[in-house]
Amino acid sequence: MPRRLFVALWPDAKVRRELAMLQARSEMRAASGRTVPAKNIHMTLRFLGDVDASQQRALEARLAEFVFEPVTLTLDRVGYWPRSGILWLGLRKTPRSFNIAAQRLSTELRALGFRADGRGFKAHVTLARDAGPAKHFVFNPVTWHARDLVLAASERLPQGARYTVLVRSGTAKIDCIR
Ligand code: 3AM
Repeated sequence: MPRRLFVALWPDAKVRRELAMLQARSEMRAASGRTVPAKNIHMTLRFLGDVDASQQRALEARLAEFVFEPVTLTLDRVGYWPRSGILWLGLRKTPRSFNIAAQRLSTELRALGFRADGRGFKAHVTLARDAGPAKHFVFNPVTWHARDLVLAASERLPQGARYTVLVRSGTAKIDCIR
């Protein structure tokens, strides 16, 4: 059975807590919608769609070897996409090294036959879906020392999405160090 896969940055517990605190702000709650559960929060780098078992193995092997240099992301901007009803948190300034890493990832994925959809990459963390726009409010930016790039599987269950991390980047075993 093919699985729905995506590549994402996975926050640590501290960042998850801070993001959940932001979601709990009255200005955010007033935008209603379905709040993304804290355990599900992530930054998607690439949605891959349905992937069969052999493609999944190839992706896991590539991702395990992919070296993602940790990057500090300052999440300081709340935004809203009216067409999709997505309330998100993003960055006023995306570090150059992060854009370069995203491009490198894209090259790796292309080599495996996964092409970008052409819409371009907009770094964001979805905080709520089916939402309205949030009123302007002042908040402390969330500083995220991102280091976990993962391949994850998404399942749509009656109770909501369930995400499973399949592999983290840079975890390929080195059998022999000379
Ligand atoms: O991380 P965000 O919320 O931006 O919306 C889905 C989520 O994105 C997106 O993949 C991420 C992990 O589920 N997604 C789901 N279906 C999609 C599709 N058909 C999609 N993105 C593009 N096309």
